Amino acid sequence: MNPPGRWPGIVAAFRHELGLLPAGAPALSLGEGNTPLVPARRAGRGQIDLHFKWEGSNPTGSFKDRGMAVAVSGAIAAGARGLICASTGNTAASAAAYGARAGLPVTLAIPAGHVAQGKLAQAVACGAVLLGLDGGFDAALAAVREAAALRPDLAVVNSVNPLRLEGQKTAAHEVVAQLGRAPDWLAIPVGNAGNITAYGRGFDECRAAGRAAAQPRLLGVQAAGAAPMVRGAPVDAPETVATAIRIGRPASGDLARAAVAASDGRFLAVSDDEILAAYRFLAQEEGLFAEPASAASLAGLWRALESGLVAQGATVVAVLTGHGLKDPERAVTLGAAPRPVAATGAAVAAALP
Ligand code: AN7
Repeated sequence: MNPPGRWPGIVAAFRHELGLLPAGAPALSLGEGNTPLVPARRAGRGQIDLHFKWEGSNPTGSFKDRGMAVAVSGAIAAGARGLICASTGNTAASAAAYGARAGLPVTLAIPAGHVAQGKLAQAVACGAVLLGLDGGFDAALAAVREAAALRPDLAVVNSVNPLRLEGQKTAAHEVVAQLGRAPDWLAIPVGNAGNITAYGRGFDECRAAGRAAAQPRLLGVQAAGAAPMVRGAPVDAPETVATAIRIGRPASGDLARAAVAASDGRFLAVSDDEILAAYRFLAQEEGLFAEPASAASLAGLWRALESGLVAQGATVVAVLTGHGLKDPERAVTLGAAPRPVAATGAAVAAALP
């Protein structure tokens, strides 16, 4: 890996690992990847060696930038005239930014009324055209795939685009390099099931290259109201506070099931209350302000610790997929609004805890 200060972005840093990217494709980058692996302070409960892969530090605040850099580089090489995707928000924010960088128009199909404000703000600010569709993410993705068949000049940058998963697998390569080995477990939130598939592939490559002795067990965590991978069947009206993973028909469900089985991993579901407890804990006990969907990974890990699935002493990486600023309306519920105080030393001193 390149030394800090000279990080060239995902395409340039990993070009030889990105088998599906055409050789002549440019290395479009906003500086994505090379994100920190932050040791937990208390979240491991003194029972495990826990680290967080902090993907909120990517340029648009989520892991989506890894795959978007590769997908948009590929779209440029293919001569695409624009980008289109369906999204619960983070893919939209990322597509808007990388499309702006590439000089390509971006159209985003989002589930009307169910995208967090920060993500909407990013997409609007970067000049994308937003379409609000009825029926949730699953219907929006189906509509985008049909529309794209009628418009071959546009590149679909959802994770059904294989370049997206190629880019996202680089996070697994980074984890192995940062830890000096593969962890025993990787805990990760699951929505459309692309990212867990990508990590599985990346860890496999590390093992094949002799950089890791074993494949980590994958712990895929879903919200109880949107848990098709746990149920083994699609969910028609998914519902959860973690709007990023409010998905009932995961496009990469079959690939993810195979990756989890190959790693001797598990899918499990956690309640919205557990997600919000982990969300608060991460911000207030670890100083890691991640969005609710990201906190699902910690909530699921706690469950797995309590059930004995994850053993004492294990080395675990939990992926924090997106930044807390993505969902400001949820964030302000974690604490009190500013209390009016006179601008005098005495008044401030009197207000101190
Ligand atoms: C913060 O942006 O699906 O299982 O359209 O934003 O690979 O889908 C986002 C997903 C986890 C789940 N954490 O990853 C989208 C979208 C955050 C996310 C996931 C998402 P996948």
